[in-house]
Amino acid sequence: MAEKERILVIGAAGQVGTELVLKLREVFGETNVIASDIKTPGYEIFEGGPYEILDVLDVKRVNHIVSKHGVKQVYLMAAFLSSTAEQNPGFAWNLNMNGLLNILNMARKEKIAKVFWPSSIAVFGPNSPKEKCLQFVVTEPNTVYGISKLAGERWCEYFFEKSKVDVRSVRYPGLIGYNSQPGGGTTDYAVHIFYQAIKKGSYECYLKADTALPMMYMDDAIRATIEIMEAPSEKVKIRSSYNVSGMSFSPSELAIQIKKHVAQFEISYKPDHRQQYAETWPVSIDDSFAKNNWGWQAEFDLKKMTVDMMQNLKMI
Ligand code: AKB
Repeated sequence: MAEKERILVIGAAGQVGTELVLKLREVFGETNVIASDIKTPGYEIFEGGPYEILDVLDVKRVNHIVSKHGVKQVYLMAAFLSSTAEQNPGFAWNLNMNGLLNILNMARKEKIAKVFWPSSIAVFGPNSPKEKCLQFVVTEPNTVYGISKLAGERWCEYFFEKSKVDVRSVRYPGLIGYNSQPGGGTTDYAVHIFYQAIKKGSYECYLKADTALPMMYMDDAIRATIEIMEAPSEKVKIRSSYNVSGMSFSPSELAIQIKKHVAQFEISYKPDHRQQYAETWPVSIDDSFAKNNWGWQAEFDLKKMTVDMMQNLKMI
């Protein structure tokens, strides 16, 4: 990246957006990273650099903000996740799809030079392989969120092929971090469990004990995001979205690790509607393409992640 390129993060008040803005500002300078969201973010984001209220569906305002700040790169993090999308499929489709198309169209008109858009392991469905799910397999998602992510991947590749739009993407697994709370996802339990363990010493989980899913620690997710954006263009050979893998665990396996830090911790299970979404997703992911093409390597496994979460949450 030309060092002083201006970056716009859309969805900066969300779980990933918050952490992404903090890291991007650290790396590229506070004034070069414009945070934006439809709502006011936490103090650190708001006070730490430029901030704009922005709805990605409002094309006129997106254009205005891009011109006003001379934005060259966009990280589009605004989306409805799996659980909230099922409650409002029409709006989720509109936000997840038209939000992306608005940004891709701006890039096609050369108003912006580079785009990051996250896909998800939710692109996989009941007919996808469960273990070490490969990059190119049957997808067939059956959640609104998964369908929107798969369609988004096809659009990304289409805009790259037809219009040379420099768009880059990874399929996020469930993400776990301590700086911001998730909302509306199926994998959110893996964050809430830490807060409840420290606060109450117990947690009632909405997934079954043995529901293993692909997960990733936020440090790794943010690093994957920035690394793919910083990789030389020719190394980013897949322009739909890359599988990236961190770790895989079930609620009961996570509970065992948490117990090492909170001895009295108890977990109980009361599966709800999210169980059925989780059951359609793979248990683990093969990320050989990301490793071979642009050198991706996760650093956190379940044990290391739990120690880091506990240390940081107890300090907060
Ligand atoms: C969700 O649970 O909806 C997300 C995802 C897997 O993309 N965390």
